[in-house]
Amino acid sequence: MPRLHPDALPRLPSDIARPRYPREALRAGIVHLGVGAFHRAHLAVVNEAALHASGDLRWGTVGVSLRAADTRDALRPQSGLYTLALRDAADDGSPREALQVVGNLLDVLVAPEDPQAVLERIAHPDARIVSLTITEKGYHHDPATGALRLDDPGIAHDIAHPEAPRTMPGFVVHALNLRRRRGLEPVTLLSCDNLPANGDTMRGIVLAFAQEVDGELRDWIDTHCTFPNSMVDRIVPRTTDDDRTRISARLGVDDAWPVIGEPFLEWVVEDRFASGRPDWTAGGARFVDHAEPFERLKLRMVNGSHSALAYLGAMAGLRTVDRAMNEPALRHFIDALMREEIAPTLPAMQGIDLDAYRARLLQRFSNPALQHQTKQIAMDGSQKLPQRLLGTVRDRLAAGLSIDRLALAVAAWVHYLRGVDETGAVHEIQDPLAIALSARLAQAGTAASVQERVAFFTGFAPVFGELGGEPRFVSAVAHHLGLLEERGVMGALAAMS
Ligand code: CS2
Repeated sequence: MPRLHPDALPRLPSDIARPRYPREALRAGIVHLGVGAFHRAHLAVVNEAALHASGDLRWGTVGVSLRAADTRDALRPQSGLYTLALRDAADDGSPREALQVVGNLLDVLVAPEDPQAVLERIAHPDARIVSLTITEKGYHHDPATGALRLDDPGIAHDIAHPEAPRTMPGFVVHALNLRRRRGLEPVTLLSCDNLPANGDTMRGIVLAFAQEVDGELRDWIDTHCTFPNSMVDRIVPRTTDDDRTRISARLGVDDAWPVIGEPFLEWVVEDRFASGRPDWTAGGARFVDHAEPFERLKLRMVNGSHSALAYLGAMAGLRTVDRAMNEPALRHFIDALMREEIAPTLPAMQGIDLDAYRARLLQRFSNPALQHQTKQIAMDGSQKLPQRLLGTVRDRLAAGLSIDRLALAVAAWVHYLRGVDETGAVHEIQDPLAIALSARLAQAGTAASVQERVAFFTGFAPVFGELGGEPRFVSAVAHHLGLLEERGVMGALAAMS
C-alpha cells in the first residue's frame, strides 16, 4: 500500500475530512513540545479547525519530541500528515469512527539528535506560541510543591550547557535568551498538561531556571512572555497495530501513526497571549479570564476518578477502563467517589451542572471503542496523585469531612506499586520516582502492621507533602490497604458499600 502523502489527499474516500488550505504556504507560528498522541488528537485538531475557519496561514505547527525519534520517523515520510480517528459505539454497541487527515503539523524535530535545531525553531521570528504536552514528569518539578528541582541531573546539565539542552526548561529558557538577544518578539508559553495551574507552574519553573542563567533574562521573560493556564480534556488511548491496519484500509493508503480519540473535547484557555493567537474557538476552545476553576474540576473529577479506576481495575486484572466500568461494584464506587467526595469540594461554576458532568463522565469512561488500558493510566502515579486525589483529600480533611473513598483510591496506588496484580500478572512500575518508591516500600515492609507501613510510606514528602503526618489520612489509607491485601479489589469494594 502506498504511504499517506499530500499527493494522495485528492484520492482519499470522500467521507474522510482533509486539509483545505494551502499547506505549502503555512508558517510555523506554533512550536509544540511533546508531539505525542495527545497533542495530535487535541490541540492540533482544534488548530486545524481554526485554520479552516480563518485561512490565517501564520499558524502551522512544528512539533518537537524531547526523547524518541519514533513520531518523526513515522510522520516525515507522510510530510507530517496523519489521521485522527474519533471512536465511540453506535446504539447497537458496534464501534464507529470518523476519520480526519490533519495537516498543520509541518515537521517533527527530535531534540536529542539536534538540540540546536530546536533552539533555533523556538528562536525563529515566525514562532509566537510555544505549547507543551510533555506529561507531568517533563517539568522536572517537585510534584507536591510545583517547584523546579535544581538538583535534578537534567536541570543541572542544562544550566551548564546552553547550546545543547536536554530538558524542557533548558530548551525554553536558552531559546528565549536567543530571542531576547536578537531583539525578537516575546512568545506565549502554553502548558497543556494535567498540572494544577499549569501556566503558573510553568512560569515558576521557567523563571527559576532563568534566574540560574541570568537575572536580566529572568526579568525579560517575566515582563514580556505570558503563561496562560489551560484545561485540556479528551481521552486519547495509545494507538495499536489494529488501529493502524484498520485505518490504513479505510484510507486506501498506509498511515504509520494515526491517533485515536473520543468524540468529546474541551479546551479552556486564559486569553493572555504575548504575540497573537489563532482563533481556536472555531475548533471548540473557550477563552476565559481564569481557567483555574475549570482545571480543578477536570483534574479532580476526570483524572481523579480515572486514576482510581486505573489502579483498582489494573489490580483486579481488568485491562481496559470500559471493562472496569462494566463491573457494577467499581462503577458504583466511581460514581459515589465523584458524587460524595469530589464534587462537594468544587466551587459552584456558572454553566456547569455537576450531576450532568458526572453522568457524562461515566458514559465517557464506558466507551467500549477506545480500549484505554488501565495500566497506561496507572503510569507516573507519583506525578499524578497530588493534583488528582491528594488536593481533594486535603480540602476534605480541612473541612472535617470523610475521605473514605479517596483513601481507597490512594491505597489502590500503593497496592499497585507491589508490581503484581491479583491474577498473578507482573507489571513494571513506570514512574520517574520508581526507585525511590520501591525503596520506601521495601523499608516500610519490614515494619509490623499495615498501619506502620502506610505511616512510613506516606512520609515520602515529594508526593504526600505534609499529609503523611495526618493521622486521619494514614489510618484511612491503612484500613483500605489492609482490605485490598486480604480480600482483593472486589472484597475491599464490597466492604465499603
Ligand atoms: C489519563 C489522562 O493517562 C492518564 O493519566 O487520566 O490522560 C486522561 O485520559 C485525559 O486527561 C483526559 O482528558
